[in-house]
Amino acid sequence: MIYDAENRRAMSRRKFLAEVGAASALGGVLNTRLLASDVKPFTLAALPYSYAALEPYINQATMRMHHDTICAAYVNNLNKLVAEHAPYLAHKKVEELLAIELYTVPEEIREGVRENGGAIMNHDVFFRGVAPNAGGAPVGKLAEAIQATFGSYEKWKERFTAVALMRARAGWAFLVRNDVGKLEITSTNNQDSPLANMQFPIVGLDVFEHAYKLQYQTRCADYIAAFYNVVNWTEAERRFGSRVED
Ligand code: MN3
Repeated sequence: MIYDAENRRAMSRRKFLAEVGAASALGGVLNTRLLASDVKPFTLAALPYSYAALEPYINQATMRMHHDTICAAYVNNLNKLVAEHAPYLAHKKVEELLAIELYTVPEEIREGVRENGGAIMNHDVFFRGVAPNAGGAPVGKLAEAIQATFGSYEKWKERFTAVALMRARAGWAFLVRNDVGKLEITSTNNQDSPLANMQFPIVGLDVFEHAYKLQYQTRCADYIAAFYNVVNWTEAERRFGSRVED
């Protein structure tokens, strides 16, 4: 019975992963494929826009530090953990480890993989989910789904803001598609990824202090308000539309 339950869970997670794979097909800011022959299997790719592109909403110094220092550290940490403790995991993708195989990761590095792997996936959603000349209201089928689920974009924004504020300094707010295909606003503590709960992130907002303190100091609410001017709804709509139907 225990095996059956575990097996069903793994099957369900594999199906979920197929959706994640479909959504990631265009490639991310971060190359999450591990290469066994590589000394440093995870790589940190450049942002798809300049460091200053999101000014005045998120300034150049913040983006540079966030990407080049903070994010690079998560990538380096994960490389180090895998290389030193579990090189046989080197052919896995990060989303695969988080979504279906975290329990196969050696216990001594499981928290580290969860933290650093989660950070890599979360930052990929965040960095690709913002853009210059973006913001405004959601588009296409995502706009319809937001309207149907939350009543209006304004109501969605109000709830997303409240959830993000609750995680201020060390966490994330997400708009996800949950395991029954419905939109939901959720949040995670530290670097936990919604993927671990079979929730597929559509929009992700990093509310760690490092994401805003250089520009906004302790004013996280101002940073969150600014975020709505750079949300890339085209990318969010693409992620939403990546759904694989039964
Ligand atoms: Mn961050």
